[in-house]
Amino acid sequence: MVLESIKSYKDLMEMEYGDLKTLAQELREYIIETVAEKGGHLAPNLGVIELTIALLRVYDPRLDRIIWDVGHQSYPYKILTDRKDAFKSLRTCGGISGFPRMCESEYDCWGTGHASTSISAALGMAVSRDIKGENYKVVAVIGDGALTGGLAFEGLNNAGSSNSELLVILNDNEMSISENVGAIPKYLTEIITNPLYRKIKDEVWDVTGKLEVMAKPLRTMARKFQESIKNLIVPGMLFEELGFSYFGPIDGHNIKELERILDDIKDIKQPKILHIATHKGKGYKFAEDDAPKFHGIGAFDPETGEKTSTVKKKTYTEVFGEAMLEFAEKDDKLVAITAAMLLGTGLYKFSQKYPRRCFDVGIAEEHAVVFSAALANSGLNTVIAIYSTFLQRAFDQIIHDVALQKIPLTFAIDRAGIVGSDGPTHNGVFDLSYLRMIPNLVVAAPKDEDELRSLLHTALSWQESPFAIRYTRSYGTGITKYAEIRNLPPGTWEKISEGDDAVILACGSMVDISERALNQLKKDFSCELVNCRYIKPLDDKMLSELLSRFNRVITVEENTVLGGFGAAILEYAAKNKFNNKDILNIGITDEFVEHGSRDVILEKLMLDVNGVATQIKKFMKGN
Ligand SMILES: Cc1ncc(C[n+]2csc(CCOP(=O)(O)OP(=O)(O)O)c2C)c(N)n1
Repeated sequence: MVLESIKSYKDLMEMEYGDLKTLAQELREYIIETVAEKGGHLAPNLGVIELTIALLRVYDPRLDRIIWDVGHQSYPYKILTDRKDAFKSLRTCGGISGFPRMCESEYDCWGTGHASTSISAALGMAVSRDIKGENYKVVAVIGDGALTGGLAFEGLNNAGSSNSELLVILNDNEMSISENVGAIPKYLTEIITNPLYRKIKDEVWDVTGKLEVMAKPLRTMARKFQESIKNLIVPGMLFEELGFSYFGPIDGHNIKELERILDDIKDIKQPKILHIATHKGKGYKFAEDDAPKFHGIGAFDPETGEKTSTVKKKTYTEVFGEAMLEFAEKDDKLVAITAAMLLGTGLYKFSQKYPRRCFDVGIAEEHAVVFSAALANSGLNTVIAIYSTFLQRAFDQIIHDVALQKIPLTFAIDRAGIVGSDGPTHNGVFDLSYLRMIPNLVVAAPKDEDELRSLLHTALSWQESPFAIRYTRSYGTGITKYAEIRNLPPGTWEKISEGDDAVILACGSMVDISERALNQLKKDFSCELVNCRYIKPLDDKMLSELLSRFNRVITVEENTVLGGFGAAILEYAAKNKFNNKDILNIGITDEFVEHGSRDVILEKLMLDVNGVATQIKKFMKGN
């Protein structure tokens, strides 16, 4: 086993190409085996194995800076930079993260998770190096999907005019999670597939290859010759015009070729971009055939490629996707927008059935929100389906474009709360806080599948202001037959059970958890439970009545307690002079929550049934 014999990335330098090929194969097997057991990003990692090997032969990760955009493709890098054994603990509590993290390893020079940040980070490092007179190389590896993000272009724009020495490697597999979308990817595909360009490039490259034994100045001359020809035939020369020297496209699975060009351009003292063509899922048939399914996947059987989970309940994502299909049948003005998360947000079937009414705008959350706002303002019933964590990118647009103008846009916010194995970059634990403070915005969280359907219906008929519905990355409560859709006017709560000792105000996923926690405690305490489906506006009437009746109040939410739902209750009590109330806010405290399965993390945070019961009990006993 070649992989087994490797003690450090430095060993790669001594290896022959034959052994490197074997190493690539063994890395593939190790990654497939681990992801099959733990879940994680598979297809993106299988596509960058050769690139990672070549990078580690040309650059020294202890000295140089290698930044992985999104970071979901950093598994081979982690394995080869001293985390071979630890990799077995991928994404588990206390184990290796699924993304690069500075706190995990000295080889991770930048933490990533959200797309399109790598070029900006690379430029910052390069500029700092030059100011401090240091000597290291900076490399950003970015996919064609991440390049659809506006932030990447802000980085390119700045870097291209800076003249700083840095290398951007564009890993082009023509895929985002699903097929990549937009004009830029089309432009890149043109470069990769244009036969005229390829022919001339290959011939020129052959010449440069033959010059390998000659002196470096000759190679540089040949490269300049190649560049001048490219200028004639590459349409647009977008990157050159942005101030980058463009190289490629080359085969991203040929270690020798990759290494040769990386070596060749390493010392060019300006911004440069190397365009490589790779196959997502390379070397694992099921992932090559269905890259979107294997982009990020739960545990699966490596022999069949089938998921091993046997849970029969539907996820909130599925319930949302089905409701959209159902509502669209009766409403031809219903349109849906996603920022590169067609599968993740449950909109795939909708996009197949209503291609003209579904818009994947790429990894472009800010654009997605403004675009959706304009659709909504023009009279279309518009739903933007987006993960809580990625909506953070569009904070300004929610305020400036949507809420300020009172545009009736519906936000379907998925992955709100603890996401589990993807960890702190992906947890959606801030949205109640960052949405609640925005005027004009309705903020809701369903307690179960029926309520999600009814809230979506209510949002679509609510024309007065924007409406946000947030739901967790989890299975629903297991409802098999849906109740009739109801209109749930904003600011109305629902009393679930009566009690005398205290009132529990719970929202979203925590209604069911609190109900079960109270069941555990019913011999000791009698608590009233309220489903606070609206976080904004609050049900003032009911809240005022409850605060008059109870001295002990417990709020429960799957969000940070800082500025979240519980904070809204504290504010209300203070403002309306409900003095001397004993209020406990249960939720996530002031910390970033680490990775691990959702169940394990909820248990650690004491937000599972036992944890909530323990917290309530302690409070009721006056501790
Ligand atoms: C801001 C942001 N939006 C959405 C995502 C979800 N996401 C993770 S990877 C990915 C696709 C990235 O495509 P690409 O950069 O081409 O890499 P590939 O997976 O194809 O290797 C998306 C949309 C994200 N990580 N960050």
